[in-house]
Amino acid sequence: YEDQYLSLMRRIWEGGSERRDRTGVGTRSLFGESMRFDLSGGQMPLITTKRVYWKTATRELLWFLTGETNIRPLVEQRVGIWNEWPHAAYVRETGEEISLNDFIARIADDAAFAARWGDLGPVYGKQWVDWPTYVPVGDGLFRKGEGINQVADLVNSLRDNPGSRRHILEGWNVAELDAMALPPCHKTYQFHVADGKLNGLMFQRSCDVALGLPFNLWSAALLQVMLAQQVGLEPGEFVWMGGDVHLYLNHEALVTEQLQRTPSGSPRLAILRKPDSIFAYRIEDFAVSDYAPQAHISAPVAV
Ligand code: THF
Repeated sequence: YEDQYLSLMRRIWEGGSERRDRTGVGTRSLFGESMRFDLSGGQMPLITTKRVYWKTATRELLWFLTGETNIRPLVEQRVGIWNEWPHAAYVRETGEEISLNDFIARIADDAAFAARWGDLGPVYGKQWVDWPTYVPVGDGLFRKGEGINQVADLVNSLRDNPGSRRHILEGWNVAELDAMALPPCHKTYQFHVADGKLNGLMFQRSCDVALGLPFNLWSAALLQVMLAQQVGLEPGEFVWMGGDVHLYLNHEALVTEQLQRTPSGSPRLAILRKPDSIFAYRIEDFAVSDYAPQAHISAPVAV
């Protein structure tokens, strides 16, 4: 199960092509990788060879489902994983040399400041539940139409047309990429109903194996389990696929340490109630058992 993750990490570190990336940090990278995880019986791809803050990843997923793209609600829940990007944009655009901590304190304290500087643009949340549409009004002009809630449509299509091959959730809105702080990494989800089970697939174009992937695996599997619960199916298999799958060169200490460890146990997820809709889950609804992770290993995030 977790061996797939560790062997991917090892293969990249030992055989990946060394290349310059957008952030300037440098990576070793493989192209086109996949892993498969059985989600039956509450099993989850939750990494045990370091502590993964699954509640943080869950809060991020619930935040996507609200349609929110401003980091303020995350900051209020002490979730800091998106803080670096608005901070970098602020420093770049204003030239003010404010520390990350001071910037985040201002986001928390000042709603107007947060509205102006805390937004990531039309990222996941926006595309998932309010994909923009345009209605022709003649003379080649358009007005904004009603947004498309892909997640609500997905739940309906899983219920009403389980055999469909179009159960897709897409984040890659080509026309809006330039307005996003970061174009989506986990850009495409597809679901598949067979034998009373819901299978899921997530494709990410770019994958930070050391920091992001443990979060991305947890979140994608969790979304699949939530969808399965909503439509009355058992979770089946979760397939992960990556395009540019890389390790940052400054994650060497993490890689060296983590590859010396052996997975410990099989964590299980229980959902404690069945909310009325896919949008009504709360953090208290999720319980993880048999999770005895090894010590957290911190590493810097490339912005
Ligand atoms: N950019 C990069 N370079 N890596 C990523 O993983 C990544 N993401 C999102 C967008 N851009 C990315 C942001 N998600 C952490 C985890 C997920 C992130 C960003 C950062 C992180 O730092 N995790 C630490 C600490 C967690 C905490 O303090 O709560 C960890 O050790 O897990 C991938 O989607």
